[in-house]
Order: sequence, then structure tokens, then C-alpha cells
Amino acid sequence: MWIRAIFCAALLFASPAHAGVVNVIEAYAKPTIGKQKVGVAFVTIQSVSDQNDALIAVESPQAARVELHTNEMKNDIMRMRKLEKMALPAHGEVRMEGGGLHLMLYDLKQPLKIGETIELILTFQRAPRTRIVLPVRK
Ligand SMILES: [Cu+2]
Repeated sequence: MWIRAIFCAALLFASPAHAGVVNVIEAYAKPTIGKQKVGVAFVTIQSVSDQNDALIAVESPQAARVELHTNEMKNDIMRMRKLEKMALPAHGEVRMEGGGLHLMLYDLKQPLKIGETIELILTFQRAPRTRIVLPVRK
């Protein structure tokens, strides 16, 4: 089911002259199980720029490290693979969802519980760095 997430987005830094612009239209993290220190988050980003861009890094004050991942089938086994970047075509989108592109949060300081939030800082090749606050939900 497609539920529009509630989140806040704010620009951290002033845009460079030719920066593209992005809209974060959906963002959430899944709750962690027990004392698990690894979490997963999904963000859908739309480009409103005429130039191709890419998501190249993600950080969180609540996790030691965030990696860009994809899932792929290899010999009938679903495996995660780390990506250097996720392409954001001009006027296109990056869509993260279960079974596909996602963000992995490593060494979480606290477990992620439903109703709480997590902060992410998105770094793009062109667009300004963007801070978002995601709800934790199923
Ligand atoms: Cu992963």
C-alpha cells in the first residue's frame, strides 16, 4: 500500500549556482527487531532538474554508517549489493522499496521503534545536501 510519509526536509547548505533540485516524496525506516543494530530505510526522491544527478552518500547522526544497497538474485539467492551511487535521471526518480534499492543503517545508537523518527542527510552529485526526518513504521 502506498502511504505518503510525513517528514520534514530542509536544506543544510546554500545551493551552488547550477545545483539541481529534488523532492523527497516518500521516506520511512522499518522498526528493528530486538537489539538488532542494523536498520533499513526507503526513500523515494524525484528530480525537478534538467540535469542528471545521483545520490552518492547518506549519513545519519543515529547510525555509525549508512550504505546504499540494492537486492539482486544470484543463483536463486537474493543478495544485497553495496552501490557507489543511485542514479537520479533529470525529471526522473530514485525509488527505494522492499526487494530493490534501499539504505542500510549500521551500528544504530538506539533500536528503531514504531512511532519514532530517524534523521538522514542525503548528498547528491549536483543537488544541495538535504536533511530529512523519517518516521519508523512497518
Ligand atoms: Cu542492504
